[in-house]
Amino acid sequence: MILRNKKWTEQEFLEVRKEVLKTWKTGADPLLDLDKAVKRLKEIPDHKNFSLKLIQAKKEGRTYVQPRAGTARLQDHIELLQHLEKAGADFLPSTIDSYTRQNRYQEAEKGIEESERLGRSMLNGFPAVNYGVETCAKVLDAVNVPLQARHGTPDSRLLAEIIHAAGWTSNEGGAISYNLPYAKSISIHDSILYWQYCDRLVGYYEERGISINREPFGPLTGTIVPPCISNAVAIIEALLAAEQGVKNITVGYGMGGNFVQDVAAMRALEEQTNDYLKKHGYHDVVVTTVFHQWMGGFPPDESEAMGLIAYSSAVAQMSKATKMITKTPLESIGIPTKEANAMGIKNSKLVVQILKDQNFPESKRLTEEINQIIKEVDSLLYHTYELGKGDLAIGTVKAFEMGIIDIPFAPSRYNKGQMLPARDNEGYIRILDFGNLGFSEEIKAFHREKLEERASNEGRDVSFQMIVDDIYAVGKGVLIGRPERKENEN
Ligand code: 8ZB
Repeated sequence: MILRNKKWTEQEFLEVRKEVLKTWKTGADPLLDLDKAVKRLKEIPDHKNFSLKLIQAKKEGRTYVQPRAGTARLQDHIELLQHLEKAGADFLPSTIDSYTRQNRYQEAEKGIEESERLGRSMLNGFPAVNYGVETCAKVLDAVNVPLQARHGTPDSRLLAEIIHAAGWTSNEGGAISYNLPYAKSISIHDSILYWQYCDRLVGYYEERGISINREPFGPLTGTIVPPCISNAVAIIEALLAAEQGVKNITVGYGMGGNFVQDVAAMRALEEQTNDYLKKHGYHDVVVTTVFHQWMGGFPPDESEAMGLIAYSSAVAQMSKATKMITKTPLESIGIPTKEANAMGIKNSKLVVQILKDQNFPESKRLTEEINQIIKEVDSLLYHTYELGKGDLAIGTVKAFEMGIIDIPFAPSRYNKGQMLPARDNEGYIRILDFGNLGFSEEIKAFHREKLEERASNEGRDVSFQMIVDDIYAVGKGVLIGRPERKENEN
């Protein structure tokens, strides 16, 4: 396939599909016959359809709750999901293990065998590709809410085939958001083609009256990501998905920590995603939002972690997110037990329930912040389209090559990695080093001024040390990494 932002013809899709299904033995399953898959998906009841339930949540103005969870053994995985459903999860995930994310199915197979032999999970998630359609269908049949694959897979083509054929009605990820934060040497050219395939598969189902949700991964590296960067990426992935026929998209954002900026970012994200979709001719796409509870380092103390979870939930509800991805009191330790996972869900649900009828007050600060983010995203997208001479796929490859869009702390060599963020004096995430970001002088001056304000308040220069201090701050129980004051100061 030649890279461009153009809907694949059905014939192009089916040609590539033959190759995709050959990449692991479970791809040969007769249940992957598209007519059979369509039939299975049509039999999924409405309350287990991700898109329909999101639309319902949006109508009710409620913030629904979804955890992360995945384990190697089928029966354990089912029990885990049932436990979380009982705790109040409105949507369920299956977090996929890291071997599968890297298409290392041979090693995932060994992981399953080891897990069975030892009687506990030796993988960090559910290896859906190795299990295949029938087993994945059993997982869905064992629960009463919609099910989504959550992973971090640059090439999730076979995974997408298997989970959708099994009746899972949402897939998380995108060409940028599941590549640059997760992989070192996969080109954006390739990952756009992989995700066009996943989106075209959804388009194929949509054409047959089956709605499947797609969710770009909003938080990216989860480490002081400026809202304009994550929003620009979410909007690009939404546009690329819509071109392939996706009709139900959930754009996401990872909590930054400043209440006003987080609400502003969510408002800007929803508004601007809708605007860009309409502007480019996609009139029948339903956009919902997802707020990720704090994605950076967590305090090790479990009670403190619960405090951060509750605060995250308040921000999610006040920003009117359609759903929220929860954390657990064991976040700083590793993969949570099902009990800890349930605690995160219950804590979060209580907070959104209490705040249900309250709205974040309009204010000058909020409006200014929304407008600032919108202006920055417009600037990044303007340059991206220009670079692609109107083609978003080509423009995206070039924009990252040049650092016009730049994700902080991403491991990929296809990301410039020159831009550096830091917090201002009130904890808003700003930009300290612009690298080659597609910003006007006016935007740059705004960021410089905000960081100078903090520097003078702290009696130090704007410097790299601020960034380091900010990265560790929340884990230590504060938002802004201030220098420690000496004994005789107060
Ligand atoms: C980028 C997402 C990171 C978050 C959680 C991590 C972290 C990863 C699993 C999981 C429950 C799993 N995570 N794998 N949570 N079960 N198998 O994703 O703890 O919070």
